[in-house]
Amino acid sequence: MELTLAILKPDCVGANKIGKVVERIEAAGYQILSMKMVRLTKETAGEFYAVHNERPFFTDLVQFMSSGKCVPMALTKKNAVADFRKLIGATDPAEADQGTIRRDFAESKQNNIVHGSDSVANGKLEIGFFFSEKELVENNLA
Ligand code: FUP
Repeated sequence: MELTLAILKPDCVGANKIGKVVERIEAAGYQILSMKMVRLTKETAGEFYAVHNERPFFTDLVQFMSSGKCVPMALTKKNAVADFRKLIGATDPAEADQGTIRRDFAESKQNNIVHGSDSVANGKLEIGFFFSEKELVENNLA
């Protein structure tokens, strides 16, 4: 099964929308392998988004991501990465398709509710940023 990292961002957590967004994610067929609540420092937020550190929006993005708690989630499903990008919609909620999570819950390009990994390789790296191997054991009901 493919893995992807989701992060419910501080706007999601602050507006008490964790349940609503998780409901969409589970309804789309994802299994939550692990999840936790964390408050990122500016340093860790900057490290997570290091690929954007030359971009004009970087300082504001780091400020936003460290402004309140986040809920990172390791998700699994067939075709998890691409399907999750479709489920959340475009970065800017105004450009996101109808019925996507960002279209329905986000307020701006920066405050866009949720992160989703953009490739299988990045999914693995990003999950490793937040979770240890021990936290990623399969959920065996037997
Ligand atoms: P996405 O993959 O949809 O999360 O978007 P990007 O990787 O392009 O951007 C990462 C984050 O930077 C976005 F979630 C929000 C923020 N961002 C801005 O604040 N302004 C921009 O113009 C582009 C991105």
